[in-house]
Amino acid sequence: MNKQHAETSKFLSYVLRHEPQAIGLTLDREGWANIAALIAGAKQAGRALNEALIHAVVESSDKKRFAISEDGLRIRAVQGHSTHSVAITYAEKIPPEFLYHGTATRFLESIMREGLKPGERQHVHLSEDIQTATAVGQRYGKPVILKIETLRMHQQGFKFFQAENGVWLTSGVPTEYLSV
Ligand code: HQG
Repeated sequence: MNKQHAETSKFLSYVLRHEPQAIGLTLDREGWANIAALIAGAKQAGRALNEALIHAVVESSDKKRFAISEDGLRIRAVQGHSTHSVAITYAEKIPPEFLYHGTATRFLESIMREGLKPGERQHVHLSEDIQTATAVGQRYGKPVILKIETLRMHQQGFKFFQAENGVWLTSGVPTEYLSV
């Protein structure tokens, strides 16, 4: 991913996950935005976007953050939303025995007191492997990996979902299922 792609990816995350209204864009309940409207809104905000650039960003996204509809007319972020206008119907899935959450050491005390909370986002995000979780945790400081007893949570009634890009989602994790 080159610099222009990385910057465009951040812009797309911003408008497709958090603040569509910042460029007068509307997302439907499933998070879809019309690509022509996205390009027009971006232009009004002084940002040059075009279809080729959008496709290049979607395809080069390391985490497959975005999806384009089959008819090619719409785009959405596959997870990570904070805007409450979007409520994607994720397929409920049985999780593996354990999943991982990478965070920063400075959050640990609070997490061990309150459990994992979704913060600004709609879900707590969990990873299947320690390497991914480490990269996630590193964004906020010295990383620490939490191991979560996800199958036991599922057996006790917690719901799990998997986004198109493989990221696992759940509403929160009480401390009893967490270990460092
Ligand atoms: C922490 C990126 C204190 C939590 C990543 C995390 C991921 C608490 C932060 C995706 C807490 C929230 C999501 C508690 C949780 N007390 N801190 N009780 N409970 N936290 O960014 O999981 O590049 O909203 O540990 O790769 O870091 O955007 O969540 O550190 O997949 O596609 O509060 O975002 O993907 O931070 O990251 P975030 P996250 P993208």
